[in-house]
Amino acid sequence: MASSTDPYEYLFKFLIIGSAGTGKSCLLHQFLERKFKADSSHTIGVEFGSKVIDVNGRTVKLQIWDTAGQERFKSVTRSYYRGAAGALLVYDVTSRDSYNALSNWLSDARSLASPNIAIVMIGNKRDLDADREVTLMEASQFAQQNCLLFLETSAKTGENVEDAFGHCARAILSKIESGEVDPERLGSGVQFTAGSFSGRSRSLGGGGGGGTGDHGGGPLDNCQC
Ligand SMILES: Nc1nc2c(ncn2[C@@H]2O[C@H](COP(=O)(O)OP(=O)(O)OP(=O)(O)O)[C@@H](O)[C@H]2O)c(=O)[nH]1
Ligand SMILES: [Mg+2]
Repeated sequence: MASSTDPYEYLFKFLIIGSAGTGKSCLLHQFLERKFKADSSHTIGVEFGSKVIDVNGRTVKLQIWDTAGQERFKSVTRSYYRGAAGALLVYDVTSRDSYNALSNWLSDARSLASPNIAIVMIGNKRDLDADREVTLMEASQFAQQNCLLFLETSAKTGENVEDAFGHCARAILSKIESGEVDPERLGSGVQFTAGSFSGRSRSLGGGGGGGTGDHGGGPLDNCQC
């Protein structure tokens, strides 16, 4: 696994958004450290982390902004949305309130970051199945209606956490390939380092799709838009 200091070809600006207590900071910690942060407390404003990962054979640095879900930080966190290329939109499968809030988070992301921001909807705390308030089926339908990739995760066990970030990064590459995202446009949320394209076609073909549609751990790629 690449580390955050390794050289990279692309840099993607990522957000983690969603209601307070859904596990955003724990997801980031699990992704970066491969450990559960059991003593996590509310994020004050915004926290930052980065990691270099391999996406379809390319080295991509994810620059990740973990935002506070509490209402009182909204004006601060919203100022970080601008220019994000991707986002994890997190709810807690044991909290219907956090699920009901998804529409508001989604419209904020699309209006403040970019209408074509790549978003993976995450139902976190999958390990707490006995306390579940939101079924996989209904969340999957919501994702389908809103053209979102969808995964359930557990920041506690680590289940699907790496995939969540990986699928979002692949979705961004796919958007670059299709021309929907222009990495040379200021504010696209994507940067490529000098020589990224040397010896390579400018096209980012070769499996850059945003999901397999496989329900056995892969995301539900429900977009019919
Ligand atoms: N069982 C279980 N608990 C989790 C999971 N993810 C987070 N938690 C717990 O949920 C609580 C909130 O987690 P945080 O990651 O701090 O939540 P947050 O979304 O960052 O909250 P804000 O920073 O306030 O927006 C903590 O007590 C975590 O230990 C999970 O996947 N499973
Ligand atoms: Mg937090």
